Amino acid sequence: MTILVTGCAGFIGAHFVRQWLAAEGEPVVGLDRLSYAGNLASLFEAGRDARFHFERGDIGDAALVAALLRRHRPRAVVNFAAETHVDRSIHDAAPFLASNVEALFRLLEATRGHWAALAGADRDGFRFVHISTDEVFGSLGPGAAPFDESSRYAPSSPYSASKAAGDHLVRAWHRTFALPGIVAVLTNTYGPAQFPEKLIPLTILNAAAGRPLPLYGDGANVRDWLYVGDACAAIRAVLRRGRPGEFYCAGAHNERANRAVVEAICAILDRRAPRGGGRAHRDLIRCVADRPGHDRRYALATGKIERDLGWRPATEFASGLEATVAWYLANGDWSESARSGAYRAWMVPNYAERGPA
Ligand code: TDX
Repeated sequence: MTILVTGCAGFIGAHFVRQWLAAEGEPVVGLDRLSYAGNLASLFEAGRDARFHFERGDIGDAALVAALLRRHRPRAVVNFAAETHVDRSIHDAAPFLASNVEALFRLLEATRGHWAALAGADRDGFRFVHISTDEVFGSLGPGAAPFDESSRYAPSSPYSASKAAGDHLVRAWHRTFALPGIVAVLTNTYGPAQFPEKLIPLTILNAAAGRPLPLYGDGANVRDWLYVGDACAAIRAVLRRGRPGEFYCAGAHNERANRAVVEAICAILDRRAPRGGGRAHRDLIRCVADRPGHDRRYALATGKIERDLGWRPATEFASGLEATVAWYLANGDWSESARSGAYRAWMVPNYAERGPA
């Protein structure tokens, strides 16, 4: 059988395709429109694997998706395709509503048309796995227990509101049409080949180049950092054993303040790529104006996914971060290709560039 992976050239999607082919061996049809954050180079060896077939296009192109489903008859759709960067959504929310809501709706409808025509085991075994984010729950209070599957939706940003709407669509398509959708809710994911607009790759590349390291607000906002390989293993478990209609939260048990994350990266670079002249990378840290609507803290529980699917995060933050920094230092070509061309044309004023707090 085959699976259809949308957003296969994005950060988590590309890691997922590589891990899937290595661990499961089942063919993959990858769909990606190659927007600014999509990079086929992120697939590495998987991009040339005979079991991988790439199609360039948008999940909102119903005719294209219907044709792919007809031709390849996948047993599952795994939807990574999304606009993901909070700062961009503040600058212009339109692409977020277009991709994360409107195009998702069309993908659900095309998938429903395909699934409804299946029979027997093909119909019973079909799955639509949708990737979502802890940001749909809004900000977690200090000392509060991590969010879980029963937490109230309270998104703060245009990005998280669009992801919340998408989750509601997947749930509604299950309740109303019985489409076997499952939602995997992830915390902040990090690792090699993440687009350098996100905190960790941005900090690594800026620090390595001796550029300022912007910390929003007081730098005390907390995120729960999940290594991308662990995130992909969680999604494989959801696809293999998750129950249709269910949501599964995959936390990392790894809450860190942003300042601590940035300082940890600086310490690794001091060892691996010293600045010279006795200067420390942490001297490049600058507190800048805060992100509007900036959620103070995120963290997800793992009780349900551990109990029902047998998944738990495995990668220590120290080793995951070390591997990530080492990867960026060794893969300057990838970073250059990510930064050039389409990305520059799309560049928006980053809140980090608005000046001191
Ligand atoms: O330059 C920066 N300085 C800074 O202090 C950037 C880019 C970010 N930050 C802060 C903002 C956040 O508190 O660091 C934290 C992490 O920021 P991002 O990397 O932009 O991630 P976040 O906003 O937490 O959202 C991420 O995790 C959840 C992803 O972008 C989402 O797609 C995912 O759903």
